[in-house]
Amino acid sequence: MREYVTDDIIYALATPWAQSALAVIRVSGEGCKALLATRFSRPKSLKEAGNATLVHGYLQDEAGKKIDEVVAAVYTEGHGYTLEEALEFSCHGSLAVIKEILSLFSQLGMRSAEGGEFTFRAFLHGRLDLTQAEAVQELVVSQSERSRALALGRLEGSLKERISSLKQQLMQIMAAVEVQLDYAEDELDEFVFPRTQLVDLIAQLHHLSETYQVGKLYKSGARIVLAGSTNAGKSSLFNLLLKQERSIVSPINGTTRDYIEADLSIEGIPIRLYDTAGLRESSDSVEREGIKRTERLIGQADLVVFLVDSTLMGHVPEEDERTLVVYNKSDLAKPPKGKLAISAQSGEGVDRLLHEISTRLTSGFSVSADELLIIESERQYQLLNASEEALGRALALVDEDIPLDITAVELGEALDNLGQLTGEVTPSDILETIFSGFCVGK
Ligand SMILES: Nc1nc2c(ncn2[C@@H]2O[C@H](COP(=O)(O)OP(=O)(O)OP(=O)(O)O)[C@@H](O)[C@H]2O)c(=O)[nH]1
Ligand SMILES: [Mg+2]
Repeated sequence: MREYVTDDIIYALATPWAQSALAVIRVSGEGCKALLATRFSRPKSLKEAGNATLVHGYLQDEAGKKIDEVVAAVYTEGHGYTLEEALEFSCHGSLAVIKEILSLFSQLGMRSAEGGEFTFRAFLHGRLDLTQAEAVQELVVSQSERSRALALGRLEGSLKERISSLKQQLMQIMAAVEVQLDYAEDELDEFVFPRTQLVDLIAQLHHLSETYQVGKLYKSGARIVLAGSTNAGKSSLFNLLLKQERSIVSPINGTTRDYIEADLSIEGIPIRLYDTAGLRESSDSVEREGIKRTERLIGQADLVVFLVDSTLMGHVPEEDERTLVVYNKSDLAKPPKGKLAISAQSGEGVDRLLHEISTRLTSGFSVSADELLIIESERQYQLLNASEEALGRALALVDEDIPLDITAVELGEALDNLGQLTGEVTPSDILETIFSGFCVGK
């Protein structure tokens, strides 16, 4: 891991490096108000500003020349995002202004922040745990309404609370074990290991880690390829789904020669949709190349929507997990009974198709796609798995009647992984507190 210095003043442009009406530049670190007051048109007002106040004025260079008219939002220590003394300058969003302000800040001896460093400080000062810090990034890159809502839930602490509850349950089991180990020699009642609780805890961990599948889908999305013979209506459907005339539609066979891709969201899942060249025997070398590309895309797709022209039928492929056969032009000809039918012209049946697509994409999941708490991070997934595995080993040891102190080590390992997940305690800390006296540190 990268080494961070955490007692200096950092700054960063919080908005994109592009021209806009306004831009926001953030500064965080003890002493930033006093330092910046030396380059502010109203130094006293800035220096004395209380928490959550706005100060209007000009940033100016060393010689007193005005750089821009700004509004500074002031946070005093213990408040704001990083819990450090901090300022957020709203300035005009011209690249020239932004550049000059950033260079002024650098001249003052402040340091340009590393990516994620404001969040890192928020974590260090206890404003966020690790799962929440990760949620900040997940929220920033979320591409659909659903993944935004899920990330916000994690930022608000939904995952933190769940992990904390799991830890609590585990610690109860560990406490029972510890008492037994401490008083083993004395006349304690017959010890019964809290097996049911352990089995239940493993199931809860398993469920949470399984939500990763769903999380990945809502985060990274899926590739869907529209395929079928020429004139089946692929480009018509593509345009209909995108609600714009992106792809050329014509009654001529072989209109689309190279694939076209676009992004949309289907029931909250980010989708990359491909309109492709129709599949047919062709003597045209350009069209043949297009068909080759179609075949390649089909190979890489998460789902292929194969359109069949109901007026002609022609080749109909086998349906499988990855292939959805859809009969188009239902306004012209009756499709086979019980089959998914649409009209890319009138839009009839398209809602049903969208729902079927989303059902297909989530069908292999052991967790419902409507689950409210879902994890997205590979790191969290690995730690949950590791924790679950350690508990599985503990359970096996209990069932084999192996001495309890060995079981206790596995329980400690599981707790250790959960602790790493939220970043609250270092692994050795946990072992020390729970197993002080008999467990040798690793
Ligand atoms: N009546 C009717 N016509 C449709 C429907 N869908 C597409 N068409 C017509 O069928 C013709 C072919 O449509 P396209 O969307 O260009 O078909 P394509 O599958 O993209 O064809 P290629 O690009 O040549 O492979 C056009 O004239 C469309 O207007 C439909 O549902 N009903
Ligand atoms: Mg086409």
